[in-house]
Amino acid sequence: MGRFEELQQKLADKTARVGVIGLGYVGLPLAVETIKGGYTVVGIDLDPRKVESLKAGVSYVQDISDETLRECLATDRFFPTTDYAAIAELDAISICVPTPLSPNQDPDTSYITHVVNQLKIHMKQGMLITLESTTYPGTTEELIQWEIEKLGFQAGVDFFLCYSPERVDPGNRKFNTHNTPKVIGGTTQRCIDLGMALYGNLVQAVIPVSSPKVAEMSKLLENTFRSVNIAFMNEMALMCDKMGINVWEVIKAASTKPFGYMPFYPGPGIGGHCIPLDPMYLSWKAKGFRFHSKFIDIAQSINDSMPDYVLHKTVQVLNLYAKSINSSKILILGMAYKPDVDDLRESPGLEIYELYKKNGASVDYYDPYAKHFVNKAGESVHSIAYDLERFRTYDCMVLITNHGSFDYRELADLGVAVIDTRNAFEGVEGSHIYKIGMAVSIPQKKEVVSLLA
Ligand code: SAJ
Repeated sequence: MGRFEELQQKLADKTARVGVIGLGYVGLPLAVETIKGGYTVVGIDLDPRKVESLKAGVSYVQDISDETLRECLATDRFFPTTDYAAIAELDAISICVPTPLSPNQDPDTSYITHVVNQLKIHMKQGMLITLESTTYPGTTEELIQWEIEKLGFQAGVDFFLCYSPERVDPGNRKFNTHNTPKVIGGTTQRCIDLGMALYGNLVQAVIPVSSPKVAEMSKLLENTFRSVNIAFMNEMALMCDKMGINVWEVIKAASTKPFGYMPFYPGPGIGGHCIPLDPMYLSWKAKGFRFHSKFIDIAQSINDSMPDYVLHKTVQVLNLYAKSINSSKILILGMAYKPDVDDLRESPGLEIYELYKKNGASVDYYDPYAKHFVNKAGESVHSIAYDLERFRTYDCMVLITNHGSFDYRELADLGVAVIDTRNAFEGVEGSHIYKIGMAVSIPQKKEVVSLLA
């Protein structure tokens, strides 16, 4: 029996030992699904705290409960470890490590390279390797296939190689690792056959494509599509502000079209670990082919300009009350990058916080999920408590993240000027509620007197 047939048999009868490298918000849910799929799973992570937490049945991933983790441990088929030597005992591995940006906005694939270096030490012939980390087209071939083939192993013969983009959406209550269709591309037909054999036991639908590059590119298309459309809505907000039109009402009206339209919304900028980064991976690689993506560059510049626009809107609103931003007390409501998560990565709220500080304001924030962060001065900043009497003492409140738990009526009734960057206060009336994407006009003289009263 050849290597392909041997692995095919192990994947079919679930005797294959599967490794998941990188046990974060992508790797841990994948490890859980692989255990549920009947396999023995070795979870490898660099961080001993993660490994110890998993061994103790304590989850650090929002979408995996402690109970689920303990059920996995009880199967005696889940082995968290920091030891890459465990690779030698594995028949298949999925790589779910971070792919951040370097300080100068270039792809940082060092985490992938670190895993490949460990593979070159420990892997055995006949193994299936699947990269899941979001990355530019060509990564699987250039950083994995070519590196391992330096050992004299041939892809599709001595080892099998696939790329299958992760599609994890943290906090999504409807879609999870199991029920989200999984795209997968293999270096050869045998590679894709084995990739399908494994993932077909983990997820509801596996979508084969002709190569790892197609699979890599499909993920970047998905997220660049979002970045560009969000940027377009941000531009619409800037335009409507200038034209004195309510952008939120415009979007609501356009959204009634049952075909040929897909709503996106303006905001204070884009955050998270996907949308701000993924398009940069694509534009960086395209430049290597002397192709400059105008859409990606324009979208990035518009999205990155939104914190300054929020600052401008805040200055406008404080001006209504004859206040300057310098020495005003500002309360930011919500700091996480999107509702109902505790993730602060790339959150535009952090940039807006720094802009307020830089302009002399005294800034606090309240977020029931994202409890603290370290600001640019290196200070640890903590969320204040939910204290309405204290909230009344601020010159304005700025809604950055529209968490589902906020009581917008209660907040509006405080009478404190609000700058709403998410249309979160929709349906809550109040002349002191101002929104991005809408003009702020100085009220007639008599009204200003009442505002200052
Ligand atoms: N945002 C807007 N306006 C919008 C939508 C989003 O300003 O209309 C902002 C959000 O506030 C956030 C940023 O953009 O700051 C990104 O939001 P997101 O909804 O794209 O959420 P992410 O970053 O968690 O994206 C993930 C992605 N999942 C994967 O990459 C596997 C993305 O592909 C999903 O479509 C997205 O979740 C989702 O739909 O929730």
